Amino acid sequence: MTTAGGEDLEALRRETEAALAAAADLRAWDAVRVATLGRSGRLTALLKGLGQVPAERRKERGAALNRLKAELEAAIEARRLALEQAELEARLKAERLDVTLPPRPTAPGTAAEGGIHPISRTVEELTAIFGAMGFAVVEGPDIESDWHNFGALNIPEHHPARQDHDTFYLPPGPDGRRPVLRTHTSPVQIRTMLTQAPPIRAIVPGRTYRADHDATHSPMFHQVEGLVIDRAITLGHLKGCLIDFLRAFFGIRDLPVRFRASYFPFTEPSMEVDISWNRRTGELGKGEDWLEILGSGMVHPKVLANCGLDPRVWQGFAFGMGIERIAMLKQGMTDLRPFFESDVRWLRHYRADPLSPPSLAEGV
Ligand code: 2NL
Repeated sequence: MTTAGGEDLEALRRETEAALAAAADLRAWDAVRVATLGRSGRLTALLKGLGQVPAERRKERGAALNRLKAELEAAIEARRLALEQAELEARLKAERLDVTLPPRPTAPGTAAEGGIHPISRTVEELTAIFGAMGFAVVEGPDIESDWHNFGALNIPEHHPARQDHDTFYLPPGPDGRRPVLRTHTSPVQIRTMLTQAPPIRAIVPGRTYRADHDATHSPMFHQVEGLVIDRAITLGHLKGCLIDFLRAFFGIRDLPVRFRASYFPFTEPSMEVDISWNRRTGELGKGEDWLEILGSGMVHPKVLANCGLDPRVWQGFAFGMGIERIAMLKQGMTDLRPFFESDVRWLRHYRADPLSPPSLAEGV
């Protein structure tokens, strides 16, 4: 029954507001919305009935209905916002994560996920150790000019490394010179000295290329070289740095290390670095035998001068090693070729857990 006084409208407002207040979740809220504003809703029915209202009362009645409609729509929307906010807060409370928890360890052989390739893992370990000593990681191009790869490094024109059967050359460029696939990562240190003012502490891990292929040589392999340039750098710094590195990398606190005079065109003096091992058992750190592990030396004055550094002011040391070689020694591998054959059985065996990156705190 409709009246001009609108008691029925007042009742609808009160009842709808009470129902909204009682709606405890969005489902109950939606039921109130449909029962009020839906196709067969109470307010919709009243609006439909406007036609039957006598003409003299219709205008007043219509205005009252429209006011009520706007009020109820606002009340319904406000309740929706309040319920959504409450639901979000409840979810945030229930779903709280402790992001500081350590990851769950995965049992060997059970994880279906991927792993870190031993080359990448070794680079991560080198980076952790040298990073702790203040070295930055530097990268550069794989395709190099003859000058950056050989000339700047004091490698003479007739040197065997420059022969066609040792190095991959590309067709000559517009200047008539043949670019090379870098045979070591040294050209990156050359570029670093040319563009960065000392002091420099850099390690350069990366791919290198030589025309060689057998059980211990791959035409593409990886090297890491290191470079330190500063005032008054001595052989003592070189020795301390490399002894610390080798002991951390192989995880042997008192690993015996031997420095043996050698020759490289880009260092003077030059030294080969050996670690102790047992030839019969292959065990590192104890035994009568020495194993060559890396090359090093004081940066040759000519190389410093080639990079615009005055050798009377700046000195430094440099070193280089094969990443596959040190990875093989650490893991007891005997063959280099599987590194690049993508045999999933080998990869699964030697992969590292991506959730356990190397950390110096636990000893690499
Ligand atoms: C080895 C020996 C070495 C270097 C690399 C180097 C780089 C510059 C200047 C001077 Cl820019 N030296 N690098 C020095 C000594 C040895 O590598 O047996 N690598 C596998």
